[in-house]
Amino acid sequence: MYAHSDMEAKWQKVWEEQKTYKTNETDTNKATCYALVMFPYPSGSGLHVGHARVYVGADIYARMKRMQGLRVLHPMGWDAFGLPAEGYALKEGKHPKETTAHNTKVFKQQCKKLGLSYDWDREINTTDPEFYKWTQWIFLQLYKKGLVYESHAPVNWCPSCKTGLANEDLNNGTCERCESVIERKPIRQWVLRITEYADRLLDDLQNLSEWQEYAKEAQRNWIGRRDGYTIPFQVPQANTSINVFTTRPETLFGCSFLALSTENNTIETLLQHATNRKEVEEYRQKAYVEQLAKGETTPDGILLKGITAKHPLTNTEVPIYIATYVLNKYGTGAIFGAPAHDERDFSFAKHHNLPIKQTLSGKGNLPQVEIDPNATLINAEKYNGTPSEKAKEILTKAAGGTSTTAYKLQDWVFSRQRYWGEPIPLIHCQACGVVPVPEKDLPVILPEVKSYKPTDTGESPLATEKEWIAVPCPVCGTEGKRETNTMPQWAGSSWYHLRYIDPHNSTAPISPEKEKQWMPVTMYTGGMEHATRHLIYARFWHKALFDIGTVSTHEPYTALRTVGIVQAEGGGKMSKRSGNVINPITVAEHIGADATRVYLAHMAPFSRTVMWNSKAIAGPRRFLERIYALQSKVADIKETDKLLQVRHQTTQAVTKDIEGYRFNTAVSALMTFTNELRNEEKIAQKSYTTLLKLLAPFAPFLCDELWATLGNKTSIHLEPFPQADEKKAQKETVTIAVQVQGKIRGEVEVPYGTEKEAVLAVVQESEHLTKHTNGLSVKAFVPNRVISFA
Ligand code: ANZ
Ligand code: ZN
Repeated sequence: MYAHSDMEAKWQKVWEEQKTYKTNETDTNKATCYALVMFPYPSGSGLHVGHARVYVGADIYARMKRMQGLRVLHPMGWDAFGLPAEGYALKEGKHPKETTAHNTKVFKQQCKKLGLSYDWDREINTTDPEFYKWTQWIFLQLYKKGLVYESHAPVNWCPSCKTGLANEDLNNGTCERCESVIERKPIRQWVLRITEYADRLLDDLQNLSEWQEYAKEAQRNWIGRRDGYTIPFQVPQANTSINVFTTRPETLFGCSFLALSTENNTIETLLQHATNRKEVEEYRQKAYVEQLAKGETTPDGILLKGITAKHPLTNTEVPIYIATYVLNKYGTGAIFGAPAHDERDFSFAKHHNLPIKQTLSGKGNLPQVEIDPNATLINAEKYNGTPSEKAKEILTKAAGGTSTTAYKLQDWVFSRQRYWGEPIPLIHCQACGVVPVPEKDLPVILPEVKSYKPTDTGESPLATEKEWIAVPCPVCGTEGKRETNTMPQWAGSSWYHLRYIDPHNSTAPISPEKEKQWMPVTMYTGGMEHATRHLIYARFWHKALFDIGTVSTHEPYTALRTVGIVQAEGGGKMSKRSGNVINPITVAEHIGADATRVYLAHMAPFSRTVMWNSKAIAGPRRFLERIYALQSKVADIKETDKLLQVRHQTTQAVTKDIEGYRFNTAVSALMTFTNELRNEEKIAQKSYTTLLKLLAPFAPFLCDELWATLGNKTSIHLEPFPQADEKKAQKETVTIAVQVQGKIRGEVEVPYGTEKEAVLAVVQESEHLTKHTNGLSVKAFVPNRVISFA
């Protein structure tokens, strides 16, 4: 048994002193690899096992790239502003500055303990004025580009966090942080015009070929672009008209009601003429919350009495409702209901006893929701018999409508009425209006305050800091007032990847030369939960920065890899309350950081959800023990032909697997190689050193130790990564058919003689195949021929 504690502590110190992982900035002719991980919010509980799984994976990749001779940038920092950090400080009764400083220290120590090869000279912290100076600078550039506006529209207000929130921050109508039911509150907000970038955010997804498909799909849905038509319905009694958004204007003759969202902009006007105004207003208040919670599924609604809309083609009277299934701000926030042809309209019509009129040919029960391309219009007066596709344009035109595009994406509510965030660098002047803080006066430092508790007033705690607020107007010099709202927690992470490249630049966020050397990020590794929010925000800022010339690429992140969740032992979420939280540092103290890393790498394919298994952690430790023991067999002998082949095979497999983030199968290959070596009396130096070098990204401490024991004076982590000779590695490959419930769904290519488990692993790597095999298990396996699932 080797003693891991002393050994790991020793190497940690050596790497620090020798700056083993310092980014190579001098050999500018060498290719670069920017291996970025999503930086953590430094919570009070330290690194959790999910962090460890992400960071170890990315670290293995970065280490291999470094050994392969690339200039690797692998940095770490802290996303320390925002509600979680402030909430934690409040709970602790300390200032967030204090708790943040303490927590980041703990995190950093833990990262080092896990052997993560970060270049600590580039550590950044979003709460550092030298960092947020540039967050504020970017805000000002967005402001100058007209991408920032002030709004007094009602926003999602969390009564417990006492702040406005973006739609992205909600979870079924509740605050994602504290689960309080959201209220609608009109408060002054700063909003970023992200919708101006909606088309580019959507269209450029198709160039991100190295992103996981699910993340792109999530963004497509979030942006929700839909081509359709706007059709006006006159409301004579109110002397106004309601525009509805539709993708199915051919169903106009089937319209039996209009439905508005609770915040449709015509409601105020309509209500002046409706006879049940009071009742409707009461309804709206609760309906908004209802809608957030239940989405588009309920037929809940209220009739506006005393007014009706006029059908644009038949001139008949159409009742007007407010309905919870109509979303605010999508399309026009108003629809016409065609219950015979739409599920939601159908259940609404049933619920409110409205006519259900079929207007497209076709048999079968209503609602007729399948779109039949051969359908023609019926019950449509002179348009009877018109093919439905043609009818779209014809009826739209006849009804006075136009074609439009609708988006689900909404502008980004960017201000928070909280203390712990970047001050928004704007000044309010009586004479000049809103004036940006001059760039030379940045950063606007977040002041020390007596109380940083949130208020009930819709104002930030900064609003009571009279001295800080008072500032001369940069334009006219009379006394102005600083903006007291702060930025949301997502500001710093929208551009932090740029700052790592040039962290000490005091005249710009990043120098153009360095930006060109390192951007875009080669490989971005992180959590699944960031597929929409963080990644959309960061892409938006990046595109805006591209437009003003700060960056030279359209996209920030070339490739994206997200990690699967680590569930508690026996399944389910790890939680303090259930007492089933695994602390990776405790595990590392027990079995060593190396064995912990190997366990995390080996436990499952990187992107798969997996259960923690406390019995299984002994395996990796035993594996490392064996490698440790093998050193006594190293002798001055010639490598056998067989081992030569295995060495090249392993090199080939490990290299490809790390490249493809298949760390689990890379470890399996290393285990096979180790077993081969154990079968030998004596082993050649070359076999053993190759094993160590291939293993070094996984078990960095032990490998440097054994490398030094062999008499080497420099770190193994700066050695060239072994290179496979394809010819020498050659094994016959075979094609194995993948059969799912009796049907062939595809095939995989593997070396001759590959065992079941390894074939299964290859199948699981394919998104296409797992679509079919999901939830099934292997029923039969014929080596070299077929694997079948049922
Ligand atoms: C009439 C109609 C008839 C519609 C029919 C559908 C079927 P997607 O495809 O999801 O974008 N719609 C429009 N704005 C809406 C809003 N703010 N909230 C909820 N629903 C809204 O949906 C487009 C269709 O969803 C539109 O076409 C509209 O209903 C509804 F047989 O118009 B349709
Ligand atoms: Zn002024």
